[in-house]
Amino acid sequence: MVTGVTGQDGSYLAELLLSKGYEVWGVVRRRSSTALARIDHLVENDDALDSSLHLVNGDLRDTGSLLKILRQVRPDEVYNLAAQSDVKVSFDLPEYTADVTGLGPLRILEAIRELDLPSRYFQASSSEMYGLVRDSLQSEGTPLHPRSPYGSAKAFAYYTTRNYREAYGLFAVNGIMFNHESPRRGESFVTRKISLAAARIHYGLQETLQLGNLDARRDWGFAGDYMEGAWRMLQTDHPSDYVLATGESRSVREFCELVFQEIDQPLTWRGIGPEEVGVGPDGRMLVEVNPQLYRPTEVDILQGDASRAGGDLDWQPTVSFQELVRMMVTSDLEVAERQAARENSPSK
Ligand code: NAP
Ligand code: F7E
Repeated sequence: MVTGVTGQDGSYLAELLLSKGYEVWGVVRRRSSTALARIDHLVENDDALDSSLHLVNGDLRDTGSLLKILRQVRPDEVYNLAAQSDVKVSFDLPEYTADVTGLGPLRILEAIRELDLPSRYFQASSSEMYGLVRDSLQSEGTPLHPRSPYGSAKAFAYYTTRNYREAYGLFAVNGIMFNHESPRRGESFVTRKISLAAARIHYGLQETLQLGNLDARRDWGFAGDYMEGAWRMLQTDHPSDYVLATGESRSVREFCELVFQEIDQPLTWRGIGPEEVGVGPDGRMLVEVNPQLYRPTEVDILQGDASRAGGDLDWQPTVSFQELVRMMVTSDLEVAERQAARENSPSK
């Protein structure tokens, strides 16, 4: 059972599980328009259907729906990937974020316990819980100091998962995942926002890119690798929590520089703070800072130590930072090319 199957991670995990011959039950919440773009290829492909992807209606805010699905499916493994996952949005919707991202996992764990299921449970925990970091490299032992309603909700879910393991003996684990990206990343997250904007600028569909804090540093890896790690965590003999990270930290500014290099527009930075701009080789302003995109409290730097996952799970990231950037830009150039073709079509 995979909650959040329509999200970035859910789509990679569904692919992985189907390739291993699993029967996958994906939980989909009700939307006024379809949200299946990332898993269309799994739903529509007859071969994939043979290897069993079932979609069921459910919502992390609705205990009854979770109980019903768990009672019907009796899954061997439950991957809880669903969340209100946007940190900036969590400042606007703190109670909603706490409900979905914090209480949602509790509802699933309590249902597993109540139904007395043998299901193994994976919780998508987040490096955002470290927040105002206490160690220069964050590992499983680093104290938590969340800096957003999202981080606080994830911390609640993290401790709840541990407590259900300790109190009731459930096989329940936290994957403490640092930022992971892909061409399927939501467009509001900074990496995808940058790669898509650069591609659109390349095709003349957009003039400039507005960003917030250029100095924030993140440990960015590839989403597919992190789902491999999630699966490995549920295959061990002893349930435990693991950090998944690359061990490298880069700034938003560096990510931007690499992306614009990929479209042959190397950036030069001018000015400081809110006045800073990135200009292309012909002096055109391509990037500007918009202070409205700053957060009330920021997580300045994240850099993870995944050596425990390396030792116990034999898990390593396989995609380098440079490869990740190239993968995203290549994909978004195709997206922007299609957008440009639509813009220029005579029927428009
Ligand atoms: P994502 O693309 O935003 O996907 C979130 C998924 O949750 C979507 O399928 C969404 O459905 C679903 N969802 C939202 N609210 C729901 C609700 N009330 N009931 C049921 N489903 C709901 O996120 P992601 O990047 O794949 O991340 C997966 C998980 O890992 C999340 O829990 C996230 O917080 C966590 N995480 C992510 C990262 C990262 O860097 N990506 C790092 C650490 C932890 P719709 O498609 O209908 O919106
Ligand atoms: O921001 C800065 C922003 O929104 C990264 C989620 O998957 O990873 C993600 O959370 C950094 C922040 O990701 C813009 O201030 C600058 O410092 O891409 P992001 P996030 O907040 O790190 C964690 C691990 C999760 O668990 C979350 O679910 O980039 N930044 N300018 C910007 N960020 C955005 N979104 N947009 C900007 O224009």
